[in-house]
Amino acid sequence: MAQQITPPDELWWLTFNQFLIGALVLGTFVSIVFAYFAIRYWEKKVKPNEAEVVLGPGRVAPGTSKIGWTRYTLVVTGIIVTLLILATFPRTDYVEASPPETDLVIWVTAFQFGWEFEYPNGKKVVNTLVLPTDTVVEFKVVSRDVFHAFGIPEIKGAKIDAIPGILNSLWVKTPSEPGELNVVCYELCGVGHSLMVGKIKVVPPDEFQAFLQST
Ligand SMILES: [Cu+2]
Repeated sequence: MAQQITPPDELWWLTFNQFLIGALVLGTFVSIVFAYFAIRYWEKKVKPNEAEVVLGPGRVAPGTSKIGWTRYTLVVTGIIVTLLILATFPRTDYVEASPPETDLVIWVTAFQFGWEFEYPNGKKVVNTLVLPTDTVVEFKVVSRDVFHAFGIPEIKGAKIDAIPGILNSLWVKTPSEPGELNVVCYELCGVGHSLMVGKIKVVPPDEFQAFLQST
């Protein structure tokens, strides 16, 4: 059950950190340039013959306008934005598609106010889901009544709308250590919305098999 699959939340953090580093590098560079020019062109005493040139925002002194740098900044911006798009889109596709390999498919039906989970063998549980460790799980999410949103706060990016008549799917890799995760509703769905809390018990695979076979 332990494939070499990058789970969506790992990819999410990787992307977040890459963007953070990029933003820090770029931000530092821009701040240094900004400070340099602020000091370099600090206001000096105006000579009498320059006093008539009144400059407002967005205006440059006559004879100093140059298109050159504008062109370069446009090209650099274009390259950066293109790289960001190329880096992000394939990952979005990967996360939103079905997992490369699925160990377990769980049907999730949201209702006012709780969660019904169904295992491949037909076993149904309400609000407390048991899953094995280190397993790729695909959730097929629907709703029985109004709009809800299925989410696991401990797993970054694990959140998907639960809409009547629409099938949405979401996949995660369960933690490698046994433990407990929360299930919450991320969409205000009525008076019991805040009580729409479930649990995911992550247990060792043999314990999971025993649970699955029990009635
Ligand atoms: Cu809800």
